[in-house]
Amino acid sequence: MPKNDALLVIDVQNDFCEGGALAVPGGSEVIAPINEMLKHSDINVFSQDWHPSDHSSFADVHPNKNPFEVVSMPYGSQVLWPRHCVQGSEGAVFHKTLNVNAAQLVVRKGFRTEIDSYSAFFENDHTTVTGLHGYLTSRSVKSITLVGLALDFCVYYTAMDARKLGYDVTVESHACRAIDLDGSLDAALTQMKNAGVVLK
Ligand code: VGL
Ligand code: ZN
Repeated sequence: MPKNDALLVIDVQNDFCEGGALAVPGGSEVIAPINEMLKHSDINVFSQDWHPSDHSSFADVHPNKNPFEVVSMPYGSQVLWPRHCVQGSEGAVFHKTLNVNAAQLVVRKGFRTEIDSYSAFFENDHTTVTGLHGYLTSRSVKSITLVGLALDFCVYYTAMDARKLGYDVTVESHACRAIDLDGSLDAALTQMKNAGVVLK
């Protein structure tokens, strides 16, 4: 990987792996290829989904709503999820076989009750920043390689924001797995291709 490339490892946490609250099919299969890529990468950033227990993306905080229903929030439409990645819970911990020692920065996201954050750059209002762009800019990063979970949500939103911010973006899809809700995977792949994301 070139010196100014950063490897962004998205949300490889227990709740997104087999047995977790929002398990992504085959989620833990991303870990071996990610650990291998980390050996050859100089700049490594992990993201961690990190919700308060009354987070507005949880279906059970809304009366008469079920997981995977879509609701309208002040910042736009929002999928309601089973409660997952609650701050300090076992489900929010990185999977134990992931080489977390390689992380140089951990970006936590989704920590505000009233707004979700799929992207590691901006919350779902597409305006509130996480600080990741500032960090990468100060380390002279120009290109980003994305891996992790889920390909059609947090990886996808991170890839699109990275393109908008001017980074070259590669998604290593063999080191990603998708939720695939109502065609979300196909839609995400199409949008990423159209935005100039390199899909490998
Ligand atoms: C994610 C749904 C809700 C993800 C996070 O990491 O893709 N998806 N929270
Ligand atoms: Zn979440």
